[in-house]
Amino acid sequence: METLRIATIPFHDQRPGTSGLRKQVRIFQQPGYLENFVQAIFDTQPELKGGTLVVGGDGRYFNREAIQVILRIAAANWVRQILIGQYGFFSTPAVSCVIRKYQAQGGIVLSASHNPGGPDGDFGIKFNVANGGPAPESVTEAIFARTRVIDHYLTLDTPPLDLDRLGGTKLKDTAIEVIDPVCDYADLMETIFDFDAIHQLFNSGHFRMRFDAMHAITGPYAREILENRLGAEPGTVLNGNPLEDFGSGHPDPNLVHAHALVEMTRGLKGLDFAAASDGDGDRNMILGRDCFVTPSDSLAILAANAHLVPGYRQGIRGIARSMPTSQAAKRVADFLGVECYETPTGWKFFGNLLDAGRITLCGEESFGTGSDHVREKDGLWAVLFWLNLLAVRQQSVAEILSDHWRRFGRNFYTRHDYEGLDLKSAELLIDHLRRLLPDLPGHQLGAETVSYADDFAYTDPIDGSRTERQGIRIGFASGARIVYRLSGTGTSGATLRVYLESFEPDPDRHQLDPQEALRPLVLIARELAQIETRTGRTEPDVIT
Ligand code: VG1
Ligand code: CO
Repeated sequence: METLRIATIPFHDQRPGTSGLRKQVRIFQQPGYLENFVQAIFDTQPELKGGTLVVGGDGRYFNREAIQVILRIAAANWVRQILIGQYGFFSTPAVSCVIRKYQAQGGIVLSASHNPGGPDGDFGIKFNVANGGPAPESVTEAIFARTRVIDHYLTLDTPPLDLDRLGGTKLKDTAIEVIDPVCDYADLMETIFDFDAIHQLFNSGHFRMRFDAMHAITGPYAREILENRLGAEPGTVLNGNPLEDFGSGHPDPNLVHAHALVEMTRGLKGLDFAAASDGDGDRNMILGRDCFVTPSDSLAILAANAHLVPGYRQGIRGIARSMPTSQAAKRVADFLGVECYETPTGWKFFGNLLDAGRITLCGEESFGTGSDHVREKDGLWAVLFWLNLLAVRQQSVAEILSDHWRRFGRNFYTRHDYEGLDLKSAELLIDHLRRLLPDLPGHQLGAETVSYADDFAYTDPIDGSRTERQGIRIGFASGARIVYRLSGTGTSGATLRVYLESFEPDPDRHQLDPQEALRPLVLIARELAQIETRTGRTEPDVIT
């Protein structure tokens, strides 16, 4: 079988963002676009030659075609073995699990996560390194630099491989193994959580739950784990068949896009527990009856209760939260006497801390929670963690939540997203804020006094690498915060994210609606950034 050397010209827009290279499907369909990026991975990651690579995606439109392209290029670049999920499926945390279990040199995940799919939707490609986690910036920058000068890629002239049948075959000298994408991951979950306790909870006759897979990748995982292994009633998993366009939905598990599920938790007959995950299975939303657990609180609660779960019985070593995530986890870390690190947005910044054993749990306000069991955030893991807590504590989600606030105080939290903004105006808005920073400390804004104001920068405590301009932080003497940053996962225009947080020690005020509690801060944030005059928007598009 002859290796073909195909001449190509560079595309200049292949810099990975917060989580991989994410573009509209039609951009990826341009001849050479995917090929260049994939060849750039092999050109810059020599350990893949003669190594093992894991490949799979969230099943969205273009997943299968992309996998065939990747298999040929990988074989032409002398990869020794490729583990690929049946049907081309793998959730992001499952890729991380499989890389680690089989000691692969890396993995390629095909997904645009929570972005909509289909011919007019988005597609994405992400390279994960040997620890199972997203490539750090040094690697993504090297790949990007390579894409700017690339002039050829290597491939084979072979028909598509059958991805639907389990088993092994050869492509040139490369061993191709089509494996069950679910079982290794499900086995790992069994080693962490008390499956017997959860099984009993499901069969106690007084517990009703639903999991919404949003027609994305977690359907097969949730069916196997919740229904087959844990004995939840059939039908517990909703929208469990992965569809190429996610049933025309938006696979983002939040109060807006998972609205139907939220409705099922309302009122006296509402579900006891409900959860949802995103396109590639790394996000989670946790709901109880008439109750929503904000992801920042979820991280803090998992940390405070980790000792109740078999996998973390010995206690946790530390916590990390992305900068915009609320400071609730910090309060728990202080109580436990462990470190709480503050990192830039994106899971790649947790990898070094996890590898070095500095942290056990980490999370982001954007519905991402995880631990040192893999190197990605993990949607179903978070759901199982909550189920394990509910089984052990024999309390409702709402009770666990108010209990936590009584112990630690409540960090009211909300994120306001302004989507589809003109890129230039959004950048000017951030520039405007940057210029205000030096004069803000000591200043009075509404009833709040600014105690610090900066553009967040991070020095990795393990390898000393420096990451700058990660978001505008304004901290107040009361403990309240406003954070502004532009999204790095969008594929058109700009999205401005405004993160708002205030601290409330008084239990009598803990049941307030966060939008009400944070109203004064919202007004300060809008005025300071001149959101209306600069973007023409009076209200955000999405509030979470
Ligand atoms: C968003 C979230 C961030 C998350 C990233 C990837 O990034 O804010 O916390 O890590 O998505 O999540 P941004 O740059 O748009 O704010 V996923 O589920 O797409 O892998
Ligand atoms: Co995701």
